[in-house]
Amino acid sequence: MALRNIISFSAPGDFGKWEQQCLPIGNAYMGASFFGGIAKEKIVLNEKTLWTGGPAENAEYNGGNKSDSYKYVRQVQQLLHDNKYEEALELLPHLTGDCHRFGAYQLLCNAMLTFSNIDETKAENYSRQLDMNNSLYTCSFSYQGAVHKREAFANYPSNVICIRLSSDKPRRICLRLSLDNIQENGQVSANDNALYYSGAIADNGLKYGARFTIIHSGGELLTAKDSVMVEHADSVEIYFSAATDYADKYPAYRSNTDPVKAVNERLEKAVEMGWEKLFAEHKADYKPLFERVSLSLNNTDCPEIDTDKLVEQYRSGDMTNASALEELYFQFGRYMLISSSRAGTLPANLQGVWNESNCPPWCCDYHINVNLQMNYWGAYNTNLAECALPLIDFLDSMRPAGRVTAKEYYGIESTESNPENGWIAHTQTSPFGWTAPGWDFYWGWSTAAVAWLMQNLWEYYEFTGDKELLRKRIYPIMRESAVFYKQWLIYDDKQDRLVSSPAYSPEHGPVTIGNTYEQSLIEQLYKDFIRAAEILDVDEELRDEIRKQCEMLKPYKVSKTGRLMEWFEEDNEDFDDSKVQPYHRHISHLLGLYPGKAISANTPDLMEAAIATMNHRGDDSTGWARAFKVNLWARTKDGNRAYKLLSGLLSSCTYPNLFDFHPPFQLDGNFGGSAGIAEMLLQSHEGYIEPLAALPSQWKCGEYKGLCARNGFVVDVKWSEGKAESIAITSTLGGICRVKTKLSRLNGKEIAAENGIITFETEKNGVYKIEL
Ligand code: FUC
Repeated sequence: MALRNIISFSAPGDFGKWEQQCLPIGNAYMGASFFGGIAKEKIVLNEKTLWTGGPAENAEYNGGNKSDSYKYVRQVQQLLHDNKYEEALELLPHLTGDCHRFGAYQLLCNAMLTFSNIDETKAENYSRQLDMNNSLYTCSFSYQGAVHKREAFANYPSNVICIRLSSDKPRRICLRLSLDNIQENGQVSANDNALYYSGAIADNGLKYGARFTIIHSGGELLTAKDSVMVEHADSVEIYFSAATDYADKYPAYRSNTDPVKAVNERLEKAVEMGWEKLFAEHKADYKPLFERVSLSLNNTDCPEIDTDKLVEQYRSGDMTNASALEELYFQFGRYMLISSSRAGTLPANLQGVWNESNCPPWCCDYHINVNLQMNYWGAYNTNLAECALPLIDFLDSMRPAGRVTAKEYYGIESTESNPENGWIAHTQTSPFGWTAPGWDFYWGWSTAAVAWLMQNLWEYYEFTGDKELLRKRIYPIMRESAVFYKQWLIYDDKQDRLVSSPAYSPEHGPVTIGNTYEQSLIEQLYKDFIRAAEILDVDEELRDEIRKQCEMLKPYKVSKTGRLMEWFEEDNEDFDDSKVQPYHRHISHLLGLYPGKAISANTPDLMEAAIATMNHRGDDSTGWARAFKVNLWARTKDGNRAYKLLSGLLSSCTYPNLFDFHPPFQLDGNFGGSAGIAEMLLQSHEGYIEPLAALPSQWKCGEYKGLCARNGFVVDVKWSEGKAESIAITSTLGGICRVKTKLSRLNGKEIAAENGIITFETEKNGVYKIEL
């Protein structure tokens, strides 16, 4: 019987189809993706901090900011207020950033393994797999009476990638290791059993170092100028590590350490530990994270079908093995988050940590008008909160750069006596504190993006209850963000509300005053900020000011058509709808439904309008937009519709290796889709836990363990005939637990429900069983 959580193929991948066919491993610092070539293998290698752009000696770099843009902002505000629309638009080119030195995430290199003694046309019984249970890549085939095996894992604690090539017959491994697609000016050399690669990125001097140490058993090792050969070995182990001198620290963004030295030290230790110890360390690190959550839909056994066939079957409308693919997709999102986002690293970028190009789509950056947020949607409910720590660090260290943007574009200045007076960033950001608006206003201006990111931070606390982290790390960032918006909002007498202006709803429609995207995100931040300040018992005065402002935001309005308005002026006769795209992928006016909490069963009118909006926007879209809609529909509790979106994501936007595509490949859809499956199975945003909140009829029975609800509850549910049979809740913090359920026995005793909700006190680490 096939094992769960394994992605498998029966043929090698095509080197030219990396997005579709590679199998990725990663330890968040580094990524490696494999094709499973037989006589020749290409391994795409990445180090997450290897970027062009940013500061450099003798280069002007100011995070994209153009000085004194602020004066134009105030003019634009006035013109928009005075209905001088055309004149306002003329000034918008001043509200843009300078694209100079934005940079891009780089490919480190490809490692090429050539097996001189193998004729690939004669290999048999081929298989390659990504075993997510162990985070282990394997490839095996038989050749001339021997079984050849290739394995690899990416160890996070020791920061090393380990590759082993072996055979069950002696002396069968003949290989040459060389590098391909190295960085311009990169130096490669070989010495004894090591291959070294180092240099400095041409445009910013960022130093990098990488090393492969080759340990062979049996046979002979030969070293050429820039390659290492092993002849007739029984097995070969390759230990790899890479580093740069990047540091996420404004303004220099350099660590002043020697990456070559760092890599040498790491590898010396790794070689001393050897394969078995490193693998044990890797499993001890990885498995406790991955195994926290299990999911079985329809209680089916895993079919013995390769993943590409599974995807193909699903795409063709044959749903025989649909649940198997959905489970796999769910866990793949979790696997990718663990592999691309761990404490001490940069957050997962548009492709996580994997990238085969020096000119990747959207620079493989940190887009914050939906993408980076979505990358972390599944972190909390799928029980991987610690994988979100890099996001907190990243946003924290972005603040000094964001203060410069706040000053230049918004006139909000931090001074020595008031050092945290507001920071801001826009649609796209880089690891070098690029916080300016984009170089075209029509995609680049997004004042509320930071407010949106604050939800990701606040939810860390909501789910984990970690008050120390809230106090020390999260609250200061939320506070400075709220302080920014407090100074930015202006009163609009025509609308009688406080507004963010100019406002631009990502990435279509007209420029207006106080659109729903901006107003609703600022409102959610304000509410969360007030709650955070109350919990910490700080900033009473500021809380009051924010509360007053919050009441004046009035983010939502229903249009004559019954839909939630994206633009406040939508029903006005002179509303410019020439740039409105009715089926646009961004659906930014529904952020109050998800991930926000403003629209729920308690606001039936808004809920109805939100549903009308979604019906109007339609279900077809790009990868991440479909994933978004899975979550949105889940929040309406319409499981069947959420399922329709999920099946659209799987059948129309998923490559054979399960990478989501926009196109191109973008991991946000994977992360969002995985989060959406969890959101269908468990919700907790309305003040109580709701298991199976949006269960589709396709998932008649099943079981999950380990999904997380807010306030530190870990939930296991078994269901059949579409109804919960038993629920087990582990309370990691203690406190009151509220559960929406029809089940009526708590730990064997009858418990009465009020409005369908049972309420009970819990003890820290207590387990509570709810049954019929
Ligand atoms: C957003 C989207 C695009 C793309 C880009 C990386 O701006 O509008 O579709 O996903 O991010």
